[in-house]
Amino acid sequence: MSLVSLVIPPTDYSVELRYDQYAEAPLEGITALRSTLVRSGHSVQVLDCRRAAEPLEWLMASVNAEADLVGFTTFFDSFAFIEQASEKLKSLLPRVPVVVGGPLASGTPACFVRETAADHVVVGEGERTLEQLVGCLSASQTCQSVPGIVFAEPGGTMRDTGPAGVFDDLSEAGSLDWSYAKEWTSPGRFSFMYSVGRGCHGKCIYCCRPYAPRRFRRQQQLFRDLQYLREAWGMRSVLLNDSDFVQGNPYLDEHLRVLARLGVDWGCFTIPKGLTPELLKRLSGAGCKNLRVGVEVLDDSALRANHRPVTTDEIMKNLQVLETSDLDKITCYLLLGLPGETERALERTVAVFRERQRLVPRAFFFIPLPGSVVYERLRETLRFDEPSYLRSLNSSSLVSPSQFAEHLCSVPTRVLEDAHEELRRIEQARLQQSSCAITV
Ligand code: B12
Ligand code: SF4
Repeated sequence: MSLVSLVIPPTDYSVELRYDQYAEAPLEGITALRSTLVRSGHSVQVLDCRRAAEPLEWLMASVNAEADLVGFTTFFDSFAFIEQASEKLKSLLPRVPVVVGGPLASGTPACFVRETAADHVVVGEGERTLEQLVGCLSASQTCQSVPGIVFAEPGGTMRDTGPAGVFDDLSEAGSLDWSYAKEWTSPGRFSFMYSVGRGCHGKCIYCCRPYAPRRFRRQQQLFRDLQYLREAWGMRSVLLNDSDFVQGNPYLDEHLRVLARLGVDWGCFTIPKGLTPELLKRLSGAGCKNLRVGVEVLDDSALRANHRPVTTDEIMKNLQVLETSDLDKITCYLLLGLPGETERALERTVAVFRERQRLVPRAFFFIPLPGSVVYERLRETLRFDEPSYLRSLNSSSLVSPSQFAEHLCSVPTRVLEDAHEELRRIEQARLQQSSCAITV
């Protein structure tokens, strides 16, 4: 039996974007990893640095000196913290292996191994890999046979043990045990989020694509997990984290039956494709209050360039259907400054959202992130210093155009900023009229 410390780095949840409500929310990824390790008989300490005033100092004071392994998850802005924290941990507990996982590290594992004091990066889905890694390290065995990790050999050569594979049936990952979070947050105080499935078959070149292929939990587990959150945690509404819960979900009917039976309000993401009045009625009939629609850009050549499998015509037709639905809130995500964005597309976007009163635009500046095709292309052509770029990512990156904006599209920064400001103004106005329980 080993003792594992799992660390959630601090992240500056932008108040301007109303992300601050997530600061208390237990993370699904860390919960999944902890649940797996505990089921295998290990002890797990979860250290949430998001709430600490001095995260680095707090972490060093709180980490269990007996830990056999310290694992960090990563948000888009975690690189600088991992650099500092891994270094400090190595001087405090030199014998303890430091492992990093999560979306950012999975997108650029070699950079984390090379530039930080972390020993191993787990790429992709972490449950099985972390469990095997803990087993190997506690038995002082070499971990070269554990798939899904990147590390440096003693001579410094980078080693990649190849893909670990994923759970074909997500129920095999087991139920999520959230009980530990009661130690640091109280029921009902946070926004509930849960994935019915994982993965996406999409190939959008701007996305750090979630680990394919698409898989789902069985209905019984979905029911059990959500019922537990409702009864033990007072959950009244939940946001389904799936990249697209609606389209290409072969179990949609079953999932809707479970959600209707639970009687909770919920929200989910989808692409603006194939949405019919009947389908939207079925969603709202099962408790869906908020549909989050990935519009991203309203220009056919930009959509094609980004491998987005939808046309502007389809998007407009789907927005029309949404406008007349009885859903409480329809949030439309937009990425400003994607490759191929044009001034005309931006003007059209602003006009569409001014006109369609029921749609809430949610516009973000596009941030190129490791793991996406766009990021790799930029790295090849501009040969920028990756650690410096990753260090520069913080909550301001969410509210200003990327430093690479001029290399991605021909729209001047000022025009991007103006469109963003106007779309945010429309968003605020629409939100003031909304009483939807599922916020942001
Ligand atoms: C919920 C969510 C949010 C919530 C966060 C809620 C919270 N409590 O913090 C909110 C709305 C705030 C949010 C905001 C943003 N998000 Co977000 N979000 C998600 C979402 C939909 C679900 C995350 C989740 O729980 N997944 C399910 C769990 C099980 O998966 P996981 O976390 O990846 O964990 C697994 C593995 O990664 C691995 N793992 C994770 N940690 C560790 C640690 C160790 C030690 C090991 C071994 C393994 C390991 O094992 C886990 C189990 O298999 C994902 C998309 C997705 N479906 O994953 C995007 C996603 C994480 N978000 C993303 C982005 C880009 C953002 C924003 C920057 C968007 C924006 N422009 O505003 C902001 C950033 C805000 C901030 N300050 O951090 C990207 C991340 C890209 C990146 N490289 O970091 C994702 C992947 C979406 C995408 N496809 O691009 N997000
Ligand atoms: S943007 Fe959405 S549809 Fe496209 S690859 Fe990413 S998760 Fe899939």
